[in-house]
Amino acid sequence: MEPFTHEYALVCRRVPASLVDGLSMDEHEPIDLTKATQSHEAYKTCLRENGLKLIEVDFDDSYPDCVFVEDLAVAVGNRIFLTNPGAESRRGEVDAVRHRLHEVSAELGLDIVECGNRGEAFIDGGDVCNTGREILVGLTTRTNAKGVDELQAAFPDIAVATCKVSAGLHLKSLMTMLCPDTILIEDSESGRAVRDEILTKSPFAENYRFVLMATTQPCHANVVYFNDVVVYPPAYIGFDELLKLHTFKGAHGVDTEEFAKIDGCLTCLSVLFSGKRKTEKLNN
Ligand code: CIR
Repeated sequence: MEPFTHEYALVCRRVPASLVDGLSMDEHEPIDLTKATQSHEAYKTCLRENGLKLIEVDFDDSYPDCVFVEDLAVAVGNRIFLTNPGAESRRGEVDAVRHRLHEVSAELGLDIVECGNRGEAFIDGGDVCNTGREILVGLTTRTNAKGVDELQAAFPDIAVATCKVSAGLHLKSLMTMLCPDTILIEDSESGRAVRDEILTKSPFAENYRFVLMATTQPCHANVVYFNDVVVYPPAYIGFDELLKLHTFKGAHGVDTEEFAKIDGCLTCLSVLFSGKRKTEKLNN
């Protein structure tokens, strides 16, 4: 299974009006719902135009953060693990994702696995980074060791390693895969600490190239790489240089400014996966 080749993207049908009340670590400027909706639509269009079929999950205004579907499911190939989010107010969001995935599961050949021990094991998909060689998981306020055990049980054939994340919401708020074996990571104290932990602990460390990104803005090292295309936050002005590191088929900027106000990055808007069987029956 190619780790960065995907057929489908799970996304929220649209941004809920309650997004303005989403969880956030800091005080922030009010969210412009129109701009957030435009960014979300632009991201969905970008995914579609780059070959992905969208599986849309119903939004629910009683869950202000439900657009951040990444936290609710982790996919490797056709296996999808339903998480138990660390924030209590977000736990119920998993129900809509479970429901939608079960609707399409037979058609797409999905293997849906539940997080067990929901009383004690917590894990957000934003803390889970599949490098293509192993799965790195951030230990944060949202993800604990028992949550990592559940993830490992769901993917028993894949090496899972943890890193402590001392700043920002999630591991992927600090680092993501830019392209195969290339880890884009924020050049900050917490970003460098994560890099050093990977270098010390990962059996694959020598295979990785670390690209440190100097930025004062959160989430600029958060990009989405799939099917040899990269989607990135255009507010990061140094990105042109990074595009020289790999022969990308395409590079697309999608603004995430409104989501960033409540700690949301680009990756958080989707879960990319592959089915076992192709289908033409989805509404796209
Ligand atoms: C939260 O605090 O849960 C949301 N306001 C933001 C979640 C962002 N998730 C992600 O980047 N994976």
